[in-house]
Amino acid sequence: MSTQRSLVLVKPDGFSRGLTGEVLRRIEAKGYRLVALQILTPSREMLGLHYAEHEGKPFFEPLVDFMASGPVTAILIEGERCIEGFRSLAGATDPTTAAPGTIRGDLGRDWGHSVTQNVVHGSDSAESAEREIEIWFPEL
Ligand code: DAT
Ligand code: MG
Repeated sequence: MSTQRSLVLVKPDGFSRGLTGEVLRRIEAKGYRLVALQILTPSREMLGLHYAEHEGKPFFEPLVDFMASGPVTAILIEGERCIEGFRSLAGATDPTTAAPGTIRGDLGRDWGHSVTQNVVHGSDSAESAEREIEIWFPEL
């Protein structure tokens, strides 16, 4: 079997709206294990590494500005196929069209910031997860 680890972020919109508990509840209800959790306001340097694949895109600077605007909850989770599984819990990138039942579909909407503010991040592959965990939880 493939026990995986994934990096989840409750983004500044989710954190400031008090949605960390709701995201944690859904992760635990799904049966994934919480390995580590940290509240921090990320530096632009960390975010440049985290979102390296998007550097140069038109939404990159607004995305980094938003992500650096306040505290986020970084969560390291573990479980069978939890990378794919959390992406499924999170729903599609655009919170307006994300399916009801998903975190983004239930809790997110377009607040006039396009799709930048969509409550959560989840690693999208084993390679991304390894890279992102090194950024957010270098000691683990
Ligand atoms: P995801 O977070 O679903 O993996 P992504 O990796 O394509 O999506 O993009 C990272 C984040 O960047 C995403 O959560 C929100 C923001 N973003 C993506 N596409 C965008 C766009 N067209 N306009 C504004 N922000 C965007
Ligand atoms: Mg992504």
